[in-house]
Amino acid sequence: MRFLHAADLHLGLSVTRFGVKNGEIQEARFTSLRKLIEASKQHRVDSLLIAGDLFDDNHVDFGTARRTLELFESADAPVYVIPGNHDPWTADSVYQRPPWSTCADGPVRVLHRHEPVPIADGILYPCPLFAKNSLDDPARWIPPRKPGDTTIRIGLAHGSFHDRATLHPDDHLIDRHTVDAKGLDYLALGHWHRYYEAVDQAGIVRTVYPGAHEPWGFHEAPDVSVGWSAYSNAARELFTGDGMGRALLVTIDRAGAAPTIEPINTASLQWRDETRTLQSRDDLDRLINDLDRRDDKHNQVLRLHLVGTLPAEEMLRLDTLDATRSGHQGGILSHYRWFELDTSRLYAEPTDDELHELAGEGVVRAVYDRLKAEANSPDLAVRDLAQQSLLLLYRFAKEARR
Ligand SMILES: [Mn+2]
Repeated sequence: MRFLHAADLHLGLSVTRFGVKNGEIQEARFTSLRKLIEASKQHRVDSLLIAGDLFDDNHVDFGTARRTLELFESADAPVYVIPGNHDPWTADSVYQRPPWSTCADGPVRVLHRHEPVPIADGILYPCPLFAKNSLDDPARWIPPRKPGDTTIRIGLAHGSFHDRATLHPDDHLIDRHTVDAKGLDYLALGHWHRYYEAVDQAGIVRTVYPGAHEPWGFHEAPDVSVGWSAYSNAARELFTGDGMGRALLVTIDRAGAAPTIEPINTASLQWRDETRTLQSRDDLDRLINDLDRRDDKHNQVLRLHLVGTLPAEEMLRLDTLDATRSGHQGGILSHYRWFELDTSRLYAEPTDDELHELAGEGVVRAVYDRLKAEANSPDLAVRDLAQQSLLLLYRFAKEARR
């Protein structure tokens, strides 16, 4: 048996932070879905398992719902979807309206009952969600394996794997012994936005979250809002993603055999939040070179923070990165999908007059006079340190005045 396991696609996710680029960034989730379906064809899987939160909300528009269904229908294998906490099986569920309400007998099926489904040479136990929050264990209904049963048994569920105390009790907690208690060969989970795996009693990985199929904001700076928040109030790091976008290619030879789990990269965009320190013309040269030479700029979402000091005339060369700084168009960063250039902590190297004026009187002035003297020292090491310290002093004095 070979299947593709994906979860938390959150199609229809509304993106609000990126101005005219919102639509393009939103579209990336569909680009990645196409990659996922291509991968399923290339690897000739028996089925695609979508472990919940296919849609970000039950109120996604008809166009989003139809595009998604049509893409899945273009796969060469049956697709099994369970409703998650973002798209639960409720009266107003996206799956109870056209076009999804009319696909019950087709190759794309929404599994909304506690009923085993035969797939390839095994049995699938779907664990749909019926509400945003619930105290129930979604996988509890799965019957234990009967003695002598040699069917490959797969669980498909959405919720939080109950392996830590920080989870909230209404976050669809799934017993961490499910695989052993139910005799499952593999438990395909969704809900957490980063890859996560757990072993069974024998030390074999059988419980896995693939994470989202498309990365989720600036994983290095999770506090920067991208216009989305989890319904779940559980441990937040589980929902910030790890910068990757994955589906899992899972192969199981027979009941009891260890599953082979291969991550498939389905990501379209790369999100980066980077800080670079500039102290010299060379540093700036290196930065410009690096940003110019990166591959696949069009798929990078970049927040770039520049910190440090540069000779005043070098500051003008930042226009090479972003020409809008001087009222023009273009620049290297304009080739990126989206960028933000933060220079609020980058200062032009001060002239003697500026330093003198900022130092004012008192303690700062005393430090300034001492550093000025040392900056003329014949000892190179002392001189270097004094010059660096003067720039720091300048930065602190300037920041203190804001
Ligand atoms: Mn979820």
